[in-house]
Amino acid sequence: MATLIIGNKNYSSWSLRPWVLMKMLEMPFEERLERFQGPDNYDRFRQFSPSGKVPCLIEDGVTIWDSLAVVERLAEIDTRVWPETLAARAFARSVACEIHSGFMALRTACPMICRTQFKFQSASAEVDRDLARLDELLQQGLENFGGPFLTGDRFTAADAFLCPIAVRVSGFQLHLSSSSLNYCKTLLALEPMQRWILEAKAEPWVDDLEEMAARRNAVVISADNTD
Ligand SMILES: N[C@@H](CCC(=O)N[C@@H](CS)C(=O)NCC(=O)O)C(=O)O
Repeated sequence: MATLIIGNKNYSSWSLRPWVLMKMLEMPFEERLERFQGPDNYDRFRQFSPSGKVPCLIEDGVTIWDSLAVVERLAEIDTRVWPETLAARAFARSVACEIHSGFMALRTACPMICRTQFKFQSASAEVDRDLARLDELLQQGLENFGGPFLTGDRFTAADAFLCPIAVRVSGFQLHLSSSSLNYCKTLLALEPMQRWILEAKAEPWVDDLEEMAARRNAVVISADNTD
């Protein structure tokens, strides 16, 4: 059986993508959590991941690293990873790639911290632009393909890439249109997402850099298992 190596559930947004996809598609895998220990985990993570980062998938002795590469491997195993129609598949792939390589301002200002509820206080032009673009692509998907997921009635890799963003939207009370906010709520209500968040809240580890980054632009409303 394949092993998916992930980081701390509270912080590891990249790990959440393949994890939630595999759970939603009920693909069998063993989960191995390698926790972050301080700001530099490179040498330790290099023992199992060539990039020194998580997630990575180990399958029959073959290692696949980087969340997008893992998802593409999953698509070779299960055709449900991407949507069925060409138009939906093109849109889903484009969205996944845009999220993979973009939204840097949003990512930096609002790190994924599952256990804490923040109120975002200051935005820059770059964060505003990322939020406007996010709203645009969510509305486009929901309108063109009819929801409740991004490209129609079933969860695909595009939704998996949006799950960590939904945690940020909710965790920082970010402003989006009501249809986009409803979509984020739909993702957060999925059973695997509820489980991930519950387990994230139970983790005792605190990553000071992520916590400091979040507090640069936001105040804490409530927190589970941290001060
Ligand atoms: N592009 C990579 C990025 C992976 C990444 O940055 N992972 C972070 C955790 S979410 C990591 O492993 N960081 C190493 C560290 O914090 O030492 C992917 O999609 O998998």
